[in-house]
Amino acid sequence: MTINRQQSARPAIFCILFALFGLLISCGGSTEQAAGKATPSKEASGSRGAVTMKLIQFKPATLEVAAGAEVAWTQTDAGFHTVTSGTVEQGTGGVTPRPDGRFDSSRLATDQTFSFTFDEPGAYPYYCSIHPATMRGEVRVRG
Ligand SMILES: [Cu+2]
Repeated sequence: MTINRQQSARPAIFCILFALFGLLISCGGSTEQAAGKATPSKEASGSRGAVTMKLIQFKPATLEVAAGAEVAWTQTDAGFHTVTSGTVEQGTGGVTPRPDGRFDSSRLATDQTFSFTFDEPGAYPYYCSIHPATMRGEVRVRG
């Protein structure tokens, strides 16, 4: 039977879930081999990563890539979105975007793409300046 295969896949799934929430950065040290193609958190194995802007969301919202990777965002919604580096402060009266100036796509129309290369390891939050209350993402760059 194939029950054993399902059981063996479970630890990998939990591993990805933990990584998504930032609770577990390293899953035993071999994250490059542990992350498969069918995982919800996409990992760029080479030097590229891809994010889609769809239904007023960044997909995947958290993308992990290796240092030096180029990430391309593709805008598939009607209307406009932006890819703006920085954080969004949540207050009682609403949200306040805090751009950090690292990158900013400006307004992207349908089917337009924006790319940025991440050379330094770290966590890079970003948001859409048109929909800052709901549309946010993060690129995590491994060393
Ligand atoms: Cu937007």
